[in-house]
Amino acid sequence: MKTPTVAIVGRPNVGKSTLFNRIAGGRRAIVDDRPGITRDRNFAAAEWAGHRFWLVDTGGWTSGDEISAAIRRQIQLAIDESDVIVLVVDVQTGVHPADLEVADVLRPHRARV
Ligand SMILES: Nc1nc2c(ncn2[C@@H]2O[C@H](COP(=O)(O)OP(=O)(O)OP(=O)(O)O)[C@@H](O)[C@H]2O)c(=O)[nH]1
Ligand SMILES: [Mg+2]
Repeated sequence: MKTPTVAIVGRPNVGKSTLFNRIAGGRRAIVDDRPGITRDRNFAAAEWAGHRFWLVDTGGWTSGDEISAAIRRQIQLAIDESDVIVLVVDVQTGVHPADLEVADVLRPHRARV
């Protein structure tokens, strides 16, 4: 059976890379308190609760300039190539407009979210 792929998606600065590092182990992904740190997709072989899978960290979803358009293309690739998508949000900040944008992007894929 093909190894499944799990993508971590969400707006900037919600802790996607922190979660990626926690699951994949170590400090592969750069974590920072400034938004917009992760840009390209970042892959790791992971194992959790006896399941092996590819874990994919993505940049934060924002609308706007050319860099964020490039990040959005990377996120779209991750969404298209993944078996499971984890939407990360910050429950302390609450619902942010960018969370709603990501939710709109993921809605057609809801069976995998
Ligand atoms: N309080 C709290 N802070 C967290 C948690 N997870 C991550 N952080 C902090 O939030 C900040 C952003 O974390 P990152 O993991 O870099 O967030 P990200 O979603 O990958 O950000 P981008 O790559 O910029 O999209 C860092 O300062 C983390 O230490 C959490 O569960 N609770
Ligand atoms: Mg990140």
